[in-house]
Amino acid sequence: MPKTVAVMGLGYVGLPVACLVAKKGFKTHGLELNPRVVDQVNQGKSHIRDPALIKAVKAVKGKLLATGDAGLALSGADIVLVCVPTPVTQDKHPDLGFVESACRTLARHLRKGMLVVIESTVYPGVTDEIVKPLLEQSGLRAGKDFGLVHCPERIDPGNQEFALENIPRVVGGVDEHSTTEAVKFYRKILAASVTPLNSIKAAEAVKIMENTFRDVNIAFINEIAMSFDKLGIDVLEVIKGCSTKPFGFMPFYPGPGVGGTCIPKDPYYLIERAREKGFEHRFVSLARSLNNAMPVYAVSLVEQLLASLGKPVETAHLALLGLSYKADVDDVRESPALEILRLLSAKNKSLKAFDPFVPGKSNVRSLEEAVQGADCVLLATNHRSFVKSLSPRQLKAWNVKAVFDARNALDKEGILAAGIRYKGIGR
Ligand code: SAJ
Repeated sequence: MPKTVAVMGLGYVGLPVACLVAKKGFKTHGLELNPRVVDQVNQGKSHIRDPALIKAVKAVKGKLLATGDAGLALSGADIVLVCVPTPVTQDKHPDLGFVESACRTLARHLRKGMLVVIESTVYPGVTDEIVKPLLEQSGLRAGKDFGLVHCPERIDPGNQEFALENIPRVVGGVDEHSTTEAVKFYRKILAASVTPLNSIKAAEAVKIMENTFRDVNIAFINEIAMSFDKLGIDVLEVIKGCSTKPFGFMPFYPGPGVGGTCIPKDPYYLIERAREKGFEHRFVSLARSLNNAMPVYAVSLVEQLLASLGKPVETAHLALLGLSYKADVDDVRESPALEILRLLSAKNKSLKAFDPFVPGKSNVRSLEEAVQGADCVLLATNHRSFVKSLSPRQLKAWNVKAVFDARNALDKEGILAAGIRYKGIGR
């Protein structure tokens, strides 16, 4: 008899996993506070504009029951996956409010034999020190009466190659039995490896470390790019050269900053927790500050480019292309492009902004309307459609004077040959 699974939170993490669980034949309930999302999911519609997810939600219409009623969602569940947001506050402190609230709700419906999985990204210690006591307010004991594990989510929005189902996972439990039960469950729904670890803290640390690794490496290549701007070296050419080394090198690419809800946030969870325990992550903190400063660096390059045209930034015709945090997604959370928009709009009142994935924040309706006659086109997000359309010939035809390529995604040589000025980041 397939088990009943409840997923708490139908957002960027919970909705894909709820679809996968339902697709695998489990009776699946999604507990979601937003009634609009509840209705959309029950109609087989995704509130997230990810092509793979739109298909997945449609495919489980009638199999995935979304509801705002905790009793209906949780009371009959054998497994509960907690997939609620774990953001940082304005001053970059971990905000565990959603996790705490979800656990308080769950404690009211906890039953003997249930397996509780925390998928939300937390810092090492949260499951033991915050989640467990909240759940045990039910009077039940973790390990003895119910299972408790951390299985960090690994989702790469927009990545059509690595869908949830084929991304390996790790699991760390409050005891051996919890870990074993969780590994069995994930091996049923995934076509990828599921690795048990020897503690919950190790599992919590995996996610934080893998994303902090990414953030510090992006900061490294951003600093290299700023150095190469002074040295007159093309950073892409050097990355290409380094990538010929079959071991000991992993390419990262400079950009206008680090957006999304994982990479710019997870290092702060580590910094905060370590600081609480008396260790200061100087290197990790420096990497965060460096990445946070990239939008300002990008704007300074735009101003230099405009100065070379003899165009003041205040009156130049600027076209900002791309507002989401990375290519081909509609997510603008922590997007560096929005920071660039904010910085430039403070100086230039006629700036045109266009992102086909983010119509609500665009102030023109098409690429041509944005770019036609621009003194400077700024590519902030390298959507495939932009890279395809912004050929040197098209830019020339649209009478563009200069291109600032914050993603180093365009044909630099071709643009220069067309008599258009070009500046990338590190090239
Ligand atoms: N970025 C760079 N240079 C790079 C790589 C990324 O500037 O070389 C920027 C991106 O433009 C974006 C930000 O960093 O603004 C984050 O990019 P990301 O590719 O890491 O994308 P995310 O935020 O969607 O990260 C997700 C994460 N998945 C989870 O947390 C489960 C991350 O762990 C994955 O490594 C990442 O996808 C991935 O590999 O694509």
